[in-house]
Amino acid sequence: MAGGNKVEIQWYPGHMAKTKRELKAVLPYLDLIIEVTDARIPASGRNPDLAALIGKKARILILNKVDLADPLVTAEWIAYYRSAGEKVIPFDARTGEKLAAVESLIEEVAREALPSKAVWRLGVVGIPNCGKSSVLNRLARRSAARVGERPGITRGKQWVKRGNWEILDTPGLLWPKIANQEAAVKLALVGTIKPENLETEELILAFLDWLKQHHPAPLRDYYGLGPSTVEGDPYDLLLAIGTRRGCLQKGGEVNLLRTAELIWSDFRLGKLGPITLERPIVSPVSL
Ligand SMILES: Nc1nc2c(ncn2[C@@H]2O[C@H](COP(=O)(O)OP(=O)(O)O)[C@@H](O)[C@H]2O)c(=O)[nH]1
Ligand SMILES: [Mg+2]
Repeated sequence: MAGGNKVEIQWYPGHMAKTKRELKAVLPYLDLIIEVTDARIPASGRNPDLAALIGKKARILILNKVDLADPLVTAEWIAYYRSAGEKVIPFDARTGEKLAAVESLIEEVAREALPSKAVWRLGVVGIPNCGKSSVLNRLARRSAARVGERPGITRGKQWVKRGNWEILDTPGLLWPKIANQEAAVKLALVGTIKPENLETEELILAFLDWLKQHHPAPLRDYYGLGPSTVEGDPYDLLLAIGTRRGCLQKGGEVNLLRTAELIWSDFRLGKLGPITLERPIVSPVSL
């Protein structure tokens, strides 16, 4: 995905330590962890350190924002994680469709892990902007009052009671694991990392390079580019999209930053169609 372009992104070490401390502090109170990730980055959107932090505690994984992800690739990820023994379920917290399936998975896993309990305490955790608050609001049957576009909007700490569940009101923030340049680009594209930390043009050049190789349809169908442009250099793609969309500055030249911002926003809003940025590595099926 990085496509040879250099993208400088970091998750501040101080922030990471604080996040980890806060999560560690609430873990003893929880019976079941609801890990949320963005279905467009089902691997890069998880932090592998969570397993060590929660130990043997029961956990389910929600692949959220499935409306923005490629349904076939989502199915691949579900199969992949299930075969690894994880309790995983796709979800669209924006519409709340299939909430009942999420609830019955929670119920099943909670009963299996702690059969003698009368009340189970649940906590929602995940990296910034994956939809933790939206999932929490769905589970608690609340309006989406605290849902925000930017990371870090959630404040306060309480329990929300619902049937035989008590849900921690404060989602646990998981720091993203930026393993390499490729992961950094994916995390930034879906909006995990704040835009201030990166050069938008470089990010979008890496995205265009990936799109033309793995998902060229939106370049043709949404941006209306011809085959020779689609196969060309990512920089020329950026210029062509800027020209077609009228992102011009004084003198008639393409405004690269505005064009890149437009493409980024198109992707985040799902205008390019459902796109998943990574696929599971599946060993060939033996016949
Ligand atoms: N399309 C779509 N957007 C979602 C979904 N869940 C959350 N969002 C949006 O993603 C953004 C971040 O959601 P939020 O719940 O605040 O994430 P948090 O930072 O993890 O608590 C908001 O703009 C939500 O409306 C979903 O399933 N589909
Ligand atoms: Mg939140």
